[in-house]
Amino acid sequence: VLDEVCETTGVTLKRYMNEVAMLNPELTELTVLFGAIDTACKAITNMVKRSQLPSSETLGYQGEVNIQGEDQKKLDVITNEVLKRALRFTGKMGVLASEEEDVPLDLVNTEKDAIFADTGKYVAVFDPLDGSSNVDAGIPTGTIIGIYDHDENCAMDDESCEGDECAQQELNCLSNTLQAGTNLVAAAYCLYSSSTFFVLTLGAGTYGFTLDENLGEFVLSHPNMKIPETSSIMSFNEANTHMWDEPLQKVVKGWRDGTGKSGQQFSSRYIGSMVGDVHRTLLYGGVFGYPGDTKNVNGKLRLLYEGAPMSFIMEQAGGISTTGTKRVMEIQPEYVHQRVPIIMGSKNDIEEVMEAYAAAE
Ligand code: P6P
Repeated sequence: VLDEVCETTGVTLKRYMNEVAMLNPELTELTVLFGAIDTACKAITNMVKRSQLPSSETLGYQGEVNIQGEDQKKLDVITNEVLKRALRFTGKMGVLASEEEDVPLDLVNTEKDAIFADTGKYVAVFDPLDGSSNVDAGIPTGTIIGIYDHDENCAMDDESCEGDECAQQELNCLSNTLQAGTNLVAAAYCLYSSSTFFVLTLGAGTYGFTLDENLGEFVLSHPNMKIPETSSIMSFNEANTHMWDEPLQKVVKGWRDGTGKSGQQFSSRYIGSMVGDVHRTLLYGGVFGYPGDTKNVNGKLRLLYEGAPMSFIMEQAGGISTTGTKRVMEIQPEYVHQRVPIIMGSKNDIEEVMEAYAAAE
């Protein structure tokens, strides 16, 4: 059904979501959510572009350290607020989790104004500005969002519980964010680069939009994106190669010297900003990875709001996303900021990696 909608071009994101809702009434509330996310991404792209101006109120550090142990930049904090506010005022949010929040926020039971706790239908997990340390250098950054259905059992209303009951309520609420990627209803990223891109999946293909600044709208530019099945581009922080698993070292060596399955000698492209590296991989083909290593056995990327949503987008474009031995979308998170090793991209190249891991078992 979505394909019929996307035959046309010049479709704005708003019109695309309205047509999706007309064809799929059960997704109507989701379109309200993406209307808010659309606006938030436009606000964030403006902030990122202006963040280096001496007059900018988003220049520099916040002076706080977040749950990740990272120095928070003012931009991290303000983009997190922009997204939280945009999502909250849709009235469709039950719970949300962010890289910049220590614990998930329960919006349904703590909303002062009932109107904003309208249905609490969805859970949003997001990284408001992934790669923010790159902004000062003008390197692309991005916003990553995952949307799950919200289970009405989630309640964190401290007034209505005592002692252990509060802990249980908190656990229920946490569990609403702790869903495997296979439960995702939608996933999207905004890429703040030479253009501002908005790429999303609702589970029926991956669709790319480009911000037309004259219109002030995201316009459909990459309908039904499909990643090339094979490629010759690898995208890793190769300074860590010596600490990787043996199977991955073997495959990457083959790509480097042209003795791998495809016989191609690979180029290396890595900007150290996941959204930019994944976007290039989707369009040009290739393999992007942040594998585990002897220093960080689960790598660096977070499962809930980086790994799972980006894997959903990649799979819907015909790619594969694995830890080497497990499909990333099938991993059940145990805690909000859990890390996961990720190797994702062109089908044939990822299969070569999985075969190497299987052979080593
Ligand atoms: P490294 C950015 O800080 C980030 O979280 C991802 O966007 C990116 O893929 C990765 O870390 C880069 O990490 O260790 O290679 O600098």
